[in-house]
Amino acid sequence: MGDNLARKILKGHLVEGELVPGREIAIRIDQTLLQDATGTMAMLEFMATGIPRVKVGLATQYVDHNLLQTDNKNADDHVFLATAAQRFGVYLSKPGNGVSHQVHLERFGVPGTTLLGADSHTPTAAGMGQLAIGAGGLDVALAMAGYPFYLTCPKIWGVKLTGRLQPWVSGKDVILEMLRRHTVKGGVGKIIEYYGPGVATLSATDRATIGNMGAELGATTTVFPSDENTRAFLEAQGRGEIWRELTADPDAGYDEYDEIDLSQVVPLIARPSSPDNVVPVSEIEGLKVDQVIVGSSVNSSFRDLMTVCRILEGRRIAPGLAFHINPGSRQVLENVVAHGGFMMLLLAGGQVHQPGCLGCIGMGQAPGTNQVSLRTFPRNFPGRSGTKEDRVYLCSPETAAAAGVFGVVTDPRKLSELLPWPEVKNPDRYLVDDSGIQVPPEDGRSVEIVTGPNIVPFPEFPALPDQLDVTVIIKVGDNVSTDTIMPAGNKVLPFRSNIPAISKFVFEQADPEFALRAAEKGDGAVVGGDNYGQGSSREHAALAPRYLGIRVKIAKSFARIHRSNLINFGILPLVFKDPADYDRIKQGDRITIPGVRELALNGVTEIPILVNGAEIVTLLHASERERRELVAGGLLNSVKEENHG
Ligand code: MIC
Repeated sequence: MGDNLARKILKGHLVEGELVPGREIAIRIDQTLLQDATGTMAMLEFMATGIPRVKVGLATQYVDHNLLQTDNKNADDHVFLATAAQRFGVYLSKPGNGVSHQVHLERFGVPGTTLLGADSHTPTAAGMGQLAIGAGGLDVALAMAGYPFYLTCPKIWGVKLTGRLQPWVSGKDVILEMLRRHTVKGGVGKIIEYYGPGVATLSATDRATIGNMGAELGATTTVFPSDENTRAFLEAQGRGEIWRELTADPDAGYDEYDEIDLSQVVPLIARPSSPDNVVPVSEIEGLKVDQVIVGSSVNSSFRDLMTVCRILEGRRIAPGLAFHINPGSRQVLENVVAHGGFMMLLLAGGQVHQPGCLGCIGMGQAPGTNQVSLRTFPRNFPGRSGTKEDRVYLCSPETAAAAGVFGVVTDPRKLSELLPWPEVKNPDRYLVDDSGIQVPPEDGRSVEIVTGPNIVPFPEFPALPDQLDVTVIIKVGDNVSTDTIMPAGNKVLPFRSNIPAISKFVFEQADPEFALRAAEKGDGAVVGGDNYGQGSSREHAALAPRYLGIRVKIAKSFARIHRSNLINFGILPLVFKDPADYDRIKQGDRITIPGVRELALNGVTEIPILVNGAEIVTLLHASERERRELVAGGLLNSVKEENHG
């Protein structure tokens, strides 16, 4: 049997281990991606390695999350990142140049290579046949320093695409269909590989949309072949020379299978407050909409925005509705302007924002209390918008535009009563403008790194003691996202480079007393349900609880990136052997783990814990390398130990 594409790329990059699902492997990383919200900490971590210049083929740093400069903090962070990028040989995409995912696709991604990014939506680069994985900042910092990336070898899940999307249906509906079928846990431990005749009918940017939101399925990443559409996109970017064809062997097999007939996909929408709460748009038609936002992390390409422009051309946004556009990049905006789209939006009454993440991470555009907000974003976890009781729906640009026209949720196919389907294609040749990219000097040694008062040194953590005695500080349910653990948004995000300050916000929306209680109790534990820590890559969701004294998290299961982040900062991720034992622990219980250091070091999987004196068996699924890190008190400690013999 031949190789599928994911396996081929993994094989070509394998530096340790065997490609057997479930085993730990290490792969060589060709490119890295940082954004500002995770990047300040990652850059500090890179500096802690003492490596003078990045050792990866290409390192990029984007400034896209924190664009509001309401005081010194973000401005300080931006100068720090700009100077550190110059010093260490990193390409910087300046504030206003766009969202990392869109810009990377346009200017840097290379088919068949590996990309490791400190953002869970890094797999957007699937749009051009790249194997792009989201990870915590420390993992990316180490890849920048030339270390391989360790991961659990995933299963490869082949999803065969047949047919062709109907008018008014687009890539977003395909990934919403995947979420409808498989839920936010459906992709855990898997790479999703799309293949089959339907692939050729999807543009590079539609594929990017599908890749982006593979993160919402919990997948390790998503891959698409690199074919004529990939070539056309690269040529339109003036980068045709880097194209190469990549596809699965004709007799390739997969560990798991699914099939989607694209012609049967209908417009879909995810209801509040989970990306898998998906129903056909037609099912909730007529719901009054207060706000629409198109763009940001996903669906912010030329095709997506220009489709909206064409639908709104010569019409007015429905009264009482706010219609926002967040272009994915400066390039997208310039091309929309050049094609007359900007005027169409303005005359329709739309509000056009600077390219960047903005409302997607709660940096502005929060809806009013009880308002219905339709967004083309990838996530709608509770409170993520910045409004506690929010009602955020996720949909395609076509569905968003239909709501703009009618003021209520409307199946976009109804638009055909007003206008013919404006089948927008990406340009054959983009207007390309790299003025927002700072190229690092050949030798950055003389560049002074500017660290303003918002850049606080990285905290030190002690090694794992022989025995842990902890108090359960909080118990939460299934699918708790990192947005609940460590919120983002305008109040919190500016503290991403200041762990003592940001730790005050841990679990803030779920339990405002959490931080105080944790600090008061000393060593603590968190108990969670299934898929604990789903969502973003933000390592602050591990780092800040660790700073507050959390030493162990016990859950029914963990999301991939969060589990790695916990280990990176020395927090034990224990899994209930019998999930029913979840019911035997409550907030305030005392937990003792005798001999934990020995057990971790000796490769023991079953770790008995005493809850108020009664035994519960938990499991530590961790490789030898991960166990060394846990015992050392975290990955940086263990790297330092290795470097000092
Ligand atoms: C997200 O979409 O949740 C974010 C904000 O992009 C995060 C990164 C972060 O929290 O900085 C992600 O997806 O990893």
